[in-house]
Amino acid sequence: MSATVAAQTVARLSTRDADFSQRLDTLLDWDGVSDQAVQQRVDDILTQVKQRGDAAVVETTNRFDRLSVSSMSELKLTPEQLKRSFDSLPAAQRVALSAAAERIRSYHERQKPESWQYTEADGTVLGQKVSPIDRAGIYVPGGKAAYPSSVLMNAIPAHVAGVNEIVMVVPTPDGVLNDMVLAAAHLAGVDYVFTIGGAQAIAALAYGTETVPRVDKIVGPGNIYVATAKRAVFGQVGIDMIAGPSEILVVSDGLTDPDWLAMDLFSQAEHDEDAQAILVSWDAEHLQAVEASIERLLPTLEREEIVRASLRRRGALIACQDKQEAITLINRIAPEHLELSVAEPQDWLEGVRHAGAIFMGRYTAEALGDYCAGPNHVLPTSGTARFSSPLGVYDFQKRSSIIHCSAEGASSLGGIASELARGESLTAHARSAEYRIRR
Ligand code: HSO
Ligand code: ZN
Repeated sequence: MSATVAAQTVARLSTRDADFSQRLDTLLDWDGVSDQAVQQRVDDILTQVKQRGDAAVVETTNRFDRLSVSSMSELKLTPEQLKRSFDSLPAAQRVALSAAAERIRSYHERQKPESWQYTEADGTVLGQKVSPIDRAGIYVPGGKAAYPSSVLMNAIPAHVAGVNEIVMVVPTPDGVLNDMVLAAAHLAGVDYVFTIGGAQAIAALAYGTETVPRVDKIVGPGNIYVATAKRAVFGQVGIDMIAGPSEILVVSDGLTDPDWLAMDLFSQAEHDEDAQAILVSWDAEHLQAVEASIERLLPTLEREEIVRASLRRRGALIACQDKQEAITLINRIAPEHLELSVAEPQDWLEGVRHAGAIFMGRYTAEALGDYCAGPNHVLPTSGTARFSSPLGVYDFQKRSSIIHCSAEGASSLGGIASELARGESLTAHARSAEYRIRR
């Protein structure tokens, strides 16, 4: 009898396997884009927009988005138009969007950092003043990844930070506007929307044109052209991050309904064929049960093909020994999203050091965080949670140092500064400090 072994949908790994470490590295490896041809095309567009402003933006937009507008003013939407999009939505969508916006706002209000000052014994005052950036640019992708929730997650922190003007760009291929995206812009306090995208939109925001105001920082996800352009303009303007595909790592103690876990894994896998969904547990039978749920539920998904591709390429069910080993894995993977589907998630928190967002307990589906729990869903991916944080109010602000010397303070600091300045052979520095030394 010939038995055909069905191709596994998702890889099964065990930390006991001799080649585990190597397999995990291969699984996690993600090469953030570096394509020469794309780089060249992006550079051309950036140069064109820098030199010819609106005219170049209009031309490239007509070409790439199949439009036939004659001026930039046809690509600009006003706050009134955004409001009209909001009003045109079905009531249930308006209510959900408003509830999400409110929760996101109230969470981010708590992130506002305080300016501070303190006075030293000799009367010298030192401090730090926090100020918002003047103008923020928000890139919103068109097409398959047009997420109204991402508009809220990018624009609300900017608004809470006190940013003066928020400019959003969103491409409208074939002229198709997404009302929910515009409605979200309305709720989030976006001032202007330009219906442009790609590298030309990044260039317009970074350099400014006759119509598009130059911004100080550009945030928001985009395709390879957008990511390449953001990297190229960084330095002239600030950028948030270069995001990779979405990821979820679920750790289960074996007591969560396997169907729930399968669907949690699918919820990130359905974003993208390159998205990554991994489940870790020390309960081997439970892993088998989740695998069975995956096979049974997959055919019921709208985005079955994307989910299958994602699970096949980058998914894994990992058997580990115990809680301690699970924590070691978490910190090694440094996932964008971590679900702790365990009985006492608080007991895990101290050990978890690297994760973009931590979803605690069986009830906290990651999807709730994607839309409406309150924290930001723009998170560090591809292991960058080792050194970076969720998008927040602090990304739209910067700090200035404050130094106010008393006469006595200047005199005593003068001695130190003068000595160090002469050590560096910078005598004007030294003399500037010495003038203020009291004899
Ligand atoms: N999970 C995505 C965000 C998102 N999910 C938007 C649904 N819509 C990246 O964190
Ligand atoms: Zn999501």
